[in-house]
Amino acid sequence: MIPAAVFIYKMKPLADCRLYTFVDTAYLHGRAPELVAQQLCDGGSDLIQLRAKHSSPGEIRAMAEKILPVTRRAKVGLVINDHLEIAQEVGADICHLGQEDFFDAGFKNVSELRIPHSALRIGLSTHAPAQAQRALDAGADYLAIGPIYATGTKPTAKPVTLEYVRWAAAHATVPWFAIGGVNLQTLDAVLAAGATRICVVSAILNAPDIAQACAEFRRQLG
Ligand code: TZP
Ligand code: MG
Repeated sequence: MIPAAVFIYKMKPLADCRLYTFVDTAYLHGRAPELVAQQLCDGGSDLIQLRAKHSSPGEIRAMAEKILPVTRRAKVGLVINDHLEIAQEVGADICHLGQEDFFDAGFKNVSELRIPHSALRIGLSTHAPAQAQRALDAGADYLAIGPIYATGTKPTAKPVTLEYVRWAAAHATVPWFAIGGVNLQTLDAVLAAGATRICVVSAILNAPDIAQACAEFRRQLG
C-alpha cells in the first residue's frame, strides 16, 4: 500500500521560487487555461498566477478549479490575483493583491485576511520604496517590485526603473519578484540590478512554445 503522505502536495518554499509565470486571460488567444498552466509547469515555473482582469468571479473560480489539479500535480504554487475569497475557497496557495486591493481597502496587516486552518499566503504589489516598506510592515509573504519597464500588460502603470530593483535588493526582507517588461532582452539588466526572482507574463504567453520559453528563462536565471 502506498502511504497517504505520498499524495501530500507541497510547493517549494517561496524563497526558492524564482520563475513566476501567469495564466493571463488577455493572452490566452482561445487556449484553455489549464492547458497553458500545464505548459507553464512543463517549462519549469515555480509559481503560476491566474490573472483574469475581465472575467466574472464565477468564471475565475471555474478556471482556478481546472488549473489547480495541474499545478498540484507539478508541485507548482497557484496564485489567484485580486480575489481573496476565491483563493481561499479553491485552496490556492497564495492570493496576490495590489495596493488598491489591500491598503486602499483599509487593511493594515495581512493577518486581517487570514482565516483559521488556512495556509493561504499573501503577496502584495509595490511600486516604490515606501510602498514596499509598508507591505513588509504589513506582513506580506512576498513583494512584487514593478513595473520595471513600460508594459502592454499593464499599460497605465508608470515604470519604476531599475533603481527600485536595486533598492529592493538592498532592503527587502521577504522574497521579492521583479515584474514588468521582463523578457529575454531585458533579463540580464534586471538580474544585474540584483533581482533573483522574476515574473514574466507576455514574453512567455506570446512565445510560439510556452514550455520552451519558460525553460529558456529558467536556464538564464542560473
Ligand atoms: N504588475 C506590474 S507589471 C505587470 C503586473 C501585473 C504586468 C507584467 O507583464 P509583462 O507582460 O511581463 O510585462
Ligand atoms: Mg489587484
